Amino acid sequence: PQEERRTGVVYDSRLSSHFSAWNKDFTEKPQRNTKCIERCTELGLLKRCLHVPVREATEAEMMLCHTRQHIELLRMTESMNGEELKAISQKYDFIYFHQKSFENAKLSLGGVIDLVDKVVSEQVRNGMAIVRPPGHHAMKEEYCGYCYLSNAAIAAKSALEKYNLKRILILDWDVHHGQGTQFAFYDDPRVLFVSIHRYELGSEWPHLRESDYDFIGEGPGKGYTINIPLNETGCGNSDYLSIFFNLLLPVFYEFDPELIIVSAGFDSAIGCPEGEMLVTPACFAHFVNLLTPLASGKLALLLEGGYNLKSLAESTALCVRALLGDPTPNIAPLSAPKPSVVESVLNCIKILHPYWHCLEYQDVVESHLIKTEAYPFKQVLNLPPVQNIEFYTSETRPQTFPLIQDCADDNAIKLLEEYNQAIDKLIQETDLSFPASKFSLSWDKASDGVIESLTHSDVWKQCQKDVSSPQTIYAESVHAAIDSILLSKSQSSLCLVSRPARQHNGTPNGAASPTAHSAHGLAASYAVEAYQLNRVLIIQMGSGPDVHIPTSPSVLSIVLSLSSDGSDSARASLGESFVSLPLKGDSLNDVDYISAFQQIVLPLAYEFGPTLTVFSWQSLADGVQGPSPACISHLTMLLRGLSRGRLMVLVDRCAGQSLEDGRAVIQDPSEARPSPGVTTEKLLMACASVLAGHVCAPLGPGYPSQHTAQVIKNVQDELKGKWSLLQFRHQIPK
Ligand code: X5A
Ligand code: ZN
Repeated sequence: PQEERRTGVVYDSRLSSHFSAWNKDFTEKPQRNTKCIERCTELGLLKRCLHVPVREATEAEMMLCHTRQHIELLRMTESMNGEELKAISQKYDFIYFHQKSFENAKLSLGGVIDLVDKVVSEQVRNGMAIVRPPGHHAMKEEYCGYCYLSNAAIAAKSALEKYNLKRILILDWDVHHGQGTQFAFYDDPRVLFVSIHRYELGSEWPHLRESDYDFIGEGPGKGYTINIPLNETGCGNSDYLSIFFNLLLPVFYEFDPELIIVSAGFDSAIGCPEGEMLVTPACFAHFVNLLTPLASGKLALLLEGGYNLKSLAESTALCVRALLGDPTPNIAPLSAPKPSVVESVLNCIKILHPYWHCLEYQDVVESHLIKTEAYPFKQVLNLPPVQNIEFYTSETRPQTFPLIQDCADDNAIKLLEEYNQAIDKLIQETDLSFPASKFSLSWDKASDGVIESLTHSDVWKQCQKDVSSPQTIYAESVHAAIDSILLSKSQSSLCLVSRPARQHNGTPNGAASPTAHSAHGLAASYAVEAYQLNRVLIIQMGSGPDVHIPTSPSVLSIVLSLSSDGSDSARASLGESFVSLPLKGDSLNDVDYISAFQQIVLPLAYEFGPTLTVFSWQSLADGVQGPSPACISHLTMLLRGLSRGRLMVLVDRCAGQSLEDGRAVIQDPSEARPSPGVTTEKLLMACASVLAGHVCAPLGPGYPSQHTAQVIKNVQDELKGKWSLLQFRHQIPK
């Protein structure tokens, strides 16, 4: 069963024997590893994981990406003396050699290959390799940037060969461009390589022209390399998450990877002197959460860089924690991304749109802007002429490099101390607690029949159950679900209720008031009134007869109003705390829902920063194609990243929905459908399995319809004045 597949972690004390002998304090140092392991131990994470041992990679494995000469030269360094090691180090760009370099590089690579192998063959669910030396700068025949062997690329090649995979995603969020990995798959469409890196128009190491957004692969691999150059420092959570929402996630869903390898460097984290970026440790856990629905959760994180020991160790630990399925810690509400980041992403979209349908529609949106002469898309933005930048091409490349050492001045040291204090504070303020029970289930008497059919499932055993008594109908069940979360009895909750009907003669059916409130309305007002929550988010699937229009500023309602003609009955009431997305119901595919989440729901939600999220389902209108169960579990997983995992899934069967609403009366509760093809049971199971910590089934490759893309664009246009994360496409850089 799924829940027994654990998270694998690679680590080994032998990986601490390689260091720079002429500067023991040099950034790429053994403590990088030990601090990560210490922090994981402190948080009780390692004992919950499966330890995957390191082993020396074989020559055949190394040869997957390197020449024999490359390996032999590295082997020779094992028996060199100090002077010889120094001399040879200077031939390479940011490289030191130590007698243990070869051994450590082989152990690190062997561990990485085994981890990826175990993830693909489902011996572990996912995992992280806490190893050094790193690998993503190592090239076919060149050591580079503290890297000797190309860990990520070799692990991917070995998985491609052994399991005949068709689609691997390698996401490189190390702050440096993973050029070694890029070159290994530059013409290979089986591997989508994506790197977000500090570039500063070429002035940042490794100063390659190939790191810019217009290097997108060649031959059959064209479109399968994506570089997102960050042209200024100080990029943080809002910048990175906007890149995920607007570019990466749409492409990843269209690619539909079978495996995800992350070159997880944490030099993009706050306080790292190499990156000078501001991503907080908890934000990396959000990246993991956003990737988890893909590839059946087959996610292998490989440590690359990261040179601020505090933020490195914390980021690593929070990633392992996210891999284990623990709730994603809160991050501060997001704000607008930097104009230069928007510009880079728009450049990426411009150059990649012929290769990705999901971006093609975004480009349609942009060409509209060109007409209104708002956006200068024709030119290559901001890039100075190439000859003005010193790139390391083969001609300009120096023959020898200076011996690498840290030369931090007093000012830098002082600044780093201040950063470290800020990081300490950030760590202390991050709430990592979670209740013992993953989720609770509550339902009203009228739903007994549906619940009955779940009692044999294995998720059933994993939840706390709460059933309302026959007299206390559905409001009590809704309250029980909220209590369970807010009293920390369970992480999340699943609530199934049947709305009492209003009869034609005006008398209530049951004890509810004749003006029975919608269940999500009840949930929100209870959370606000009884628990004084000031930011409750309701995501409402299907507008049904009772769109919830919040009266309290503490509630934000986002309604995916699915009508068969795409018209929006609720549009008129568009306001600050109410957002309506009128998707065209009869032609929707799963990825239409996913896209609406990526580009509207998540940006709004992350900017709002809810303390409780209610994911509410009602019957959908006739003829509306609802999401598949697999898609429902993806949507649930995406929302789990909000409000520290405090997620209430609410299914309101509107059982007595009467003819006066012009909708079919649902007679057999087991036939109550939120949409054609999805029974209430399937809906419940799809949500419950995610809340219980299971992986999502892949959706297959897909992209939004033009209609959905247009709706998304319209809503963005309408709301961008109020929500800074939606200004993404339309904020025109100067
Ligand atoms: C793996 C890694 C960085 C090299 C930086 C040179 N290498 N300035 O982060
Ligand atoms: Zn790096």
